[in-house]
Amino acid sequence: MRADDVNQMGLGTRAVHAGQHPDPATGAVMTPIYQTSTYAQAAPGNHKGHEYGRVTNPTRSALEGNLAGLEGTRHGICFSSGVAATDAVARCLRPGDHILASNDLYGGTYRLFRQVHKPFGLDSDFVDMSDVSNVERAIRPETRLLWIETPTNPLVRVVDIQALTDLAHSRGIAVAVDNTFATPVLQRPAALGADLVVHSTTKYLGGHSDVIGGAVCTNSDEWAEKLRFLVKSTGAVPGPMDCFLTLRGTKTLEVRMQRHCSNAQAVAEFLEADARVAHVHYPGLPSFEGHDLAAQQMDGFGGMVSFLLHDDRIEAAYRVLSSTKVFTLAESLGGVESLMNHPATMTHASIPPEERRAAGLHDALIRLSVGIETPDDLIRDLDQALSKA
Ligand code: P1T
Repeated sequence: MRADDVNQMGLGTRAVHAGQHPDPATGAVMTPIYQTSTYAQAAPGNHKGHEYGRVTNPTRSALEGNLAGLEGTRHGICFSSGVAATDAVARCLRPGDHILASNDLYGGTYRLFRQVHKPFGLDSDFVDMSDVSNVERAIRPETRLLWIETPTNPLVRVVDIQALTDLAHSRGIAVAVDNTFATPVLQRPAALGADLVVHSTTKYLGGHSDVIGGAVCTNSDEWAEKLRFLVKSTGAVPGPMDCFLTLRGTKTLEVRMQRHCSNAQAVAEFLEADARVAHVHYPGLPSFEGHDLAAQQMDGFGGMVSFLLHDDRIEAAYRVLSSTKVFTLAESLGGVESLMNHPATMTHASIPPEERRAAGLHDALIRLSVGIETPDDLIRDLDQALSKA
């Protein structure tokens, strides 16, 4: 199918077909793993579109077309990890520039901005973006980029992409949205005006916890050119096998997300009704602060839930974390299997404790990545683990 035709179709069709063509050499229906570092040239510069594997690879190009199709953007650019994709965006700025980011965000993004880029003169601040006026107050004359996560990691706060994009653009500031938690099935930031949509494809897009990858999608030719230059010049590229695995994941993204959402809703409702649980963070709960905005901005509430016990000592959380049988205690999220994580000591340990607490991230918070298993089994597992608290 021609790219223009596919990109007019529904998301489920784009997931399967965008960027995908039978292999021109053999007719193979699935894009092969082009396990090659280089490509023959008939004469210098006379080649079939690929010169060297760091710059392009056909399996990677197929994935890039697929991700762009899903996000509804002109360009998709793949990286070796989500952090590498974030790093490439930051490298497009200059010393003296300033990034304004969500204060509840993946700990590795905080570490990258503060510990890697700040020594080179790229400054950053972190604010609660669920209130637009906080952002307005924190913008500086040097601010060049808003870095939005929504829903945020791990408190699943919901941020108004359209309102922040309007504000940023009125000040000449670019907007990047890390869409890892929502995926393009639930939220399409480029359609709301975001300049850049960033992914850790390690998570829902890959979907099976067997690959590390990242991507940036954009409608801007200028951003795409800068990012492709960085791909070539800094070399943080995913291998062809990883691109193949990610493509295999994106084809089932829509159906998996439906099940992640319904399972997470069931788990969140169970936790909210349980007397041992003090507070549940999940955008699908009507009691949740960001619920109305999520209902308007998203096509589903996602698979991520976090909660606090009434006994909010860290030891009580540890007892729950080490008592589950279906949920596995591990970093990461977005795979078919359910995972449980302790942000304060695992995924968010690189954020200083005072800053974590100021952002509302309690030391005893438990985060769940709700998988696609049978929901009753997940609830029974949490029920027995809570009894150990
Ligand atoms: O792990 P990597 O593929 O490099 O992606 C980094 C990243 C970027 N953005 C978000 C929102 C993320 O959650 C992550 C990675 N997060 C975890 C490993 C985690 O358990 O939260």
